[in-house]
Amino acid sequence: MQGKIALITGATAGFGEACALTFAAAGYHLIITGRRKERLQELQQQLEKTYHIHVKPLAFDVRDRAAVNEALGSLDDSWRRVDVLVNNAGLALDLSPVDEGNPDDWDTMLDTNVKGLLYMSKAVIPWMKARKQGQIVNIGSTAAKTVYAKGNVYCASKAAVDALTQGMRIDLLPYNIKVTAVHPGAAETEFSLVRFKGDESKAKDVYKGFTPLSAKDVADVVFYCCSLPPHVCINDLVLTPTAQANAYYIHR
Ligand code: NDP
Ligand code: 8X3
Repeated sequence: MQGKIALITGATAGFGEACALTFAAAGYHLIITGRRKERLQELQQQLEKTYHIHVKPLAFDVRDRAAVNEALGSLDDSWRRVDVLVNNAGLALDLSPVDEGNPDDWDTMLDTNVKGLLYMSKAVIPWMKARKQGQIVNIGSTAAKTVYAKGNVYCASKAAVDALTQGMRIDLLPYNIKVTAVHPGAAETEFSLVRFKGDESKAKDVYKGFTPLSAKDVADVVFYCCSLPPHVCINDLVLTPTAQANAYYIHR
């Protein structure tokens, strides 16, 4: 198998799916992950047919360390030449003052956004180290930079992604591995539907009165970060809709 390989987590929807389309259009072979197996299989068929690339779908939950290791351990050497890892799988659940938050939601957010990212990185980094090349793109958020009311645990999980990105960059310098954080602002995907547990009207209200980012806008920026010369690394990039100044201020 000739050509570059990107591994994208959370490719069944939103940014991850858009990244899969963008990287596929540029000729990358893809490893796509998420829990919804059927969506992965549909995306695989669509991408292989349209772009004549190889796509490996792996369905697992990033919170399950054994499942992460089993899925990635099943890949043969030709798939271990991962050039780009996009740690994108993640979610927010609910908006509540901290004392009213549901500890199960806290566990889900921290286990997915922070520990899932760590499990994935730990599995893939040895392959990049062995080749002395590669790039990890962690999807943070404007919520990593500015805490907003009732966003407590989600904001903390993304601040952890920010800190981990910095730490990974330092640790991986000797191996020529780029580590980049991309922090998007408000983007209309399944994100708010998940946060509000299927309440479509609450989810729609989040994007009322301004033009949010699209998943493609974010994917284009992620791809740009991965298209620079070998000696150039974007460390930290925040992108928002023009109507948004930070996670808190949106002009509607
Ligand atoms: P979506 O809900 O559209 O997509 C989330 C993706 O993450 C899905 O593919 C989902 O797959 C996957 N995922 C969630 N939990 C797990 C899990 N436990 N195991 C494996 N995969 C999982 O949201 P977005 O595309 O908007 O979000 C992508 C990332 O961007 C997240 O980290 C989010 O926090 C961040 N973000 C989003 C912003 C926004 O406004 N939309 C802004 C800033 C950051 P499946 O359900 O099939 O497992
Ligand atoms: C997702 C965007 O504004 O809900 O990270 O935090 S926001």
